[in-house]
Amino acid sequence: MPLPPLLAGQVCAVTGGLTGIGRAIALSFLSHGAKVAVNYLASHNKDEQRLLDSLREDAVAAIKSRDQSSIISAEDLPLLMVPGDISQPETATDFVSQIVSAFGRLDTFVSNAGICKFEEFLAIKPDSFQRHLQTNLSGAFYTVQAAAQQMVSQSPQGGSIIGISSISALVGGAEQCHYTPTKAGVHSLMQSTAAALGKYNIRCNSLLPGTIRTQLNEEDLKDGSEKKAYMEKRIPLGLGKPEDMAGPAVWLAQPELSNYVSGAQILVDGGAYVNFQ
Ligand code: RM4
Repeated sequence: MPLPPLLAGQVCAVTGGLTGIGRAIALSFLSHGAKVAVNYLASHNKDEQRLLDSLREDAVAAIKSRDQSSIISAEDLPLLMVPGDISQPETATDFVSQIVSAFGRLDTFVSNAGICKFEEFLAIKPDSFQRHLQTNLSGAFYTVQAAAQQMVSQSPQGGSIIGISSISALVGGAEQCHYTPTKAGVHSLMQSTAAALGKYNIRCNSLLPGTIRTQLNEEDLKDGSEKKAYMEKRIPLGLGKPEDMAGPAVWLAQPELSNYVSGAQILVDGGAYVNFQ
């Protein structure tokens, strides 16, 4: 028996929502009755159009999964998809402006967009380091700030901001020396914005995914690889999937369920962090 819609009437936004964790969270928010805006990095290739079309189709299925009586169609979805490179500050203000134009307000913002290129530390070039820094941390800062400015300005004032950090905020990754500092930074940003924005009734929290199979680690965890076999053995609940991040995000978005949770770090890792076998 599925849960009833828990986010009816909310306006939610997700960066990097075309694939992976962001997509799963966006679809879950839609299934829970929210209006959803998705930011994505335009690639202008055929894969992008396929992903955009399939997101619409999956959105219809997600909404019907919790409301069988829904007669929603792909043409009239409460779904806004906005291209933009979040490493550019103006993308953040443009995204929030389009959300407000379309839906009138912003209640929950998920800073999810991020990159991770597995690389030997000694060989990482400055432009790769900068890309990780500008996308994962600067992009989080710019978009969280734009979202918070909107949440402060609206009535009723307030909202929920969710930073998708990582287990890598707590542990190292030998081939992720450019990535892990940015994920630690995202968590620290949530701690500080929780302190700064509580007076505006805005809650800021971090979700820390463990090893979730997404496009980020497709190559790193390819079938038959030693790494995949090791991670499957090491993680008590096995490898995660993007949908495993949706429930914790809905919980943090739903004020009746998490209204006194702010500055928290929620590890969603299948038990990996505590298992040192
Ligand atoms: C996470 C963790 C996972 C990896 C992803 C890309 O922080 O290190 O193992 O697959 O990043």
